[in-house]
Amino acid sequence: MFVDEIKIEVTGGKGGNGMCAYRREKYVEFGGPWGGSGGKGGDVIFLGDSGMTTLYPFRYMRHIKASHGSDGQSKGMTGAQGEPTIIKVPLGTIVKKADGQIIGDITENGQELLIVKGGKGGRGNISLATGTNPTPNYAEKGDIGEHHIIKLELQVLADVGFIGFPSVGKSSIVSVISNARSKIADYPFTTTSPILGMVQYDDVNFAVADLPGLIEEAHLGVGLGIQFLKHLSRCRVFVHVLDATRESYKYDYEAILKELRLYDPNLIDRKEVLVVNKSELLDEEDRKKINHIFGDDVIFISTFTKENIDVLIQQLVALVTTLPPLTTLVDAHVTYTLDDEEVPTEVNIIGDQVFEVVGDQVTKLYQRTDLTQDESAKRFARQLKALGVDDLLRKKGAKNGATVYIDTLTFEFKD
Ligand SMILES: Nc1nc2c(ncn2[C@@H]2O[C@H](COP(=O)(O)OP(=O)(O)OP(=O)(O)O)[C@@H](O)[C@H]2O)c(=O)[nH]1
Ligand SMILES: [Mg+2]
Repeated sequence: MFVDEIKIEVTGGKGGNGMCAYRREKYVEFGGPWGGSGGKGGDVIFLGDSGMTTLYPFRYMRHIKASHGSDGQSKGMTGAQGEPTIIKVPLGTIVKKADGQIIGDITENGQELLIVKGGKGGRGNISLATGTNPTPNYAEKGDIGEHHIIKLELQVLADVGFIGFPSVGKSSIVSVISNARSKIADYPFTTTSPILGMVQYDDVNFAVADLPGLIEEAHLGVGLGIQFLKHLSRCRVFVHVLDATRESYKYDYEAILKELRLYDPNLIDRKEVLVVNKSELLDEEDRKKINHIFGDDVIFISTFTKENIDVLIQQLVALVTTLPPLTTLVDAHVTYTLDDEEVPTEVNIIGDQVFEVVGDQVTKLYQRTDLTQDESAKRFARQLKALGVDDLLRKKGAKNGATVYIDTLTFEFKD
């Protein structure tokens, strides 16, 4: 099975809670604040790995989490940071958010892509001390980690892609020129998923992709359908393989081009090398006929007699070393930051004297606050006021005693 699309949940680690503690030392008369801050939660990071070719290892993964930061300690000690979770993915993996927005595109070995950030650690009472309140008797809770449902898509990254009808010998050629070992057999659709191989010639290395056979109406889902055509969009060169034993060369050739065009008109402009395989079965007359149709550039090859295999490799080397790289889907590797899309603070009326406060800042403040500590609850009320929440509530008609929701919290508005 070839897995090339996966949906997965990803959550950064929660930040550790800040500690509320006081100095209790022999000669320190007024025990000042002594509680350290919580450590940051771990991030989830994807790492490009050229050794992987499928998303198969993800098939049973439902939820990737990073570890939590540790809580702050007394004596001002900060809690340990949560370990990042580093997940290896194959090159050509595109990571999208559930709404289709691209988080990033992994194209290089060792490339890192930040998927979700861990939550900030809560501040301990040392860090919360101010001039007016030098010894706070509360601490903050750590932030929860970011959370996303993401989609992983794999588009094979190869320099050269092999196209043609089933059984024309694509896998046979790829096996002869590269280290890939595809299954070879004389029935259609032997190859059911893209296979990657590396070709080494002198000091040039390039990747080839053996793809499943195409047939007419593949773009409508016939045969193995179009699900593999998308892999072609990243190949710089196509090797179009015709079969010497089928006399309908011209028809076959055009049928394949038609499928490409119907799938994506851009594919038609891609550099193409035309080969006729099983050439040991052709006599001079046949070759002339073929040259008459396709011109003299067509290469007659045979994986049995190895005719012109070296010519094919040399042509591919010349092309991959001179053609410009295809532009990747996204320019920057990390295009995504949460800060860009902060939800502003707003008050919604949801009933008679019932209001809901939304917004990232408010929600974060709430999650940081340990409401079981009286002082810290009072501080939260002050912070809401400073954010303008009280004014917004009043503007929306809230009166003393109105019910207000923030996230999972319900409280009474005191005006
Ligand atoms: N006579 C002859 N037969 C060949 C040659 N190359 C491959 N074949 C045979 O053609 C048949 C199909 O080969 P494959 O390489 O599996 O063809 P494919 O294009 O990958 O087929 P799909 O994966 O089904 O799309 C096999 O029986 C091969 O042995 C050749 O040069 N000469
Ligand atoms: Mg094959």
